[in-house]
Amino acid sequence: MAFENLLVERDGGVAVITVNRPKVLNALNTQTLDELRRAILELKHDDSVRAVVLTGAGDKGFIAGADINELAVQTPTGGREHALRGQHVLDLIEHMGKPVIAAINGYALGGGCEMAMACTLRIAAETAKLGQPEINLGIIPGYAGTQRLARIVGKGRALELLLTGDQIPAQEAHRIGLVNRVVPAAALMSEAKKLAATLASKAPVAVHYILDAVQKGMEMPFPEAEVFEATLFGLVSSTEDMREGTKAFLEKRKADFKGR
Ligand code: CO8
Repeated sequence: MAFENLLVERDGGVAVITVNRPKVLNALNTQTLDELRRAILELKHDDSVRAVVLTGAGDKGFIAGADINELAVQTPTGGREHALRGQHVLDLIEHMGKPVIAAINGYALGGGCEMAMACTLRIAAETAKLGQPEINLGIIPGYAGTQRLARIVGKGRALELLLTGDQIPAQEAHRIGLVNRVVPAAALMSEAKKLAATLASKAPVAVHYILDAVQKGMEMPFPEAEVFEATLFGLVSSTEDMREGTKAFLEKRKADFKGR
């Protein structure tokens, strides 16, 4: 995979995507969004990839939002298409069927915070700052930030962040449930890769179904989500990994999952 604005590395079952525009704090322009779309699709269809870490280049920015140079000149119809395109890329991340860990190494603002929220889990460096400052530009989030933020931290906290545009430090983001863990900056990538490797060692079909059950199930009425969960439970019961996992427990050994 050759990209101009992304670095993609592999370490066993873990892929690391680094948004690589450090001069603009990894702001997302159209080309970068499109490269992310292509990278995610390729990793989604690569069975040897079981977990992904997403981060930003440099020690200052995760992603400081959509590229404001492009926003400044967009038209109404262009703005709508831009928002839909961004939403599509973030939806691909959320529905990749594999865990994606955002390693938030610095500013995660606007589209950057939205990108982190589309990931499965978020680990932030102590020095990171998160927020939805669109209001300060006279706009609103366009990559589904109004929707994901309210679902992750609740309506009241989401409205406060969206309406004030405040940047909050990593510890505060942790307190309100916006990030899962906060770690020293120097340990961020090793912690994110360690967590990704742990998730990569789990039974992939079960991981996929847990992601589907939670993400798709949360958008369904509860009784239908229960039936959806039961159906996935039935399906996962047909896997070799289910036999291996239960047998390994009974034989008091570590399971060796194959993804079948
Ligand atoms: N877009 C373009 N360039 C950026 C961006 C950005 N989002 N953020 C930073 N940069 C550039 C700066 O212009 C600067 O460039 P230069 O060196 O050429 O002057 C460079 O990165 C370094 O930034 P600063 O000098 O500003 O660094 P500071 O440490 O002083 O400040 C901040 C860091 C606080 C992160 C500051 O750069 C900032 O406020 N950035 C903008 C943050 C922001 O408002 N993000 C939200 C953008 S809107 C958005 O994301 C909407 C998403 C949905 C769109 C839907 C489609 C329609």
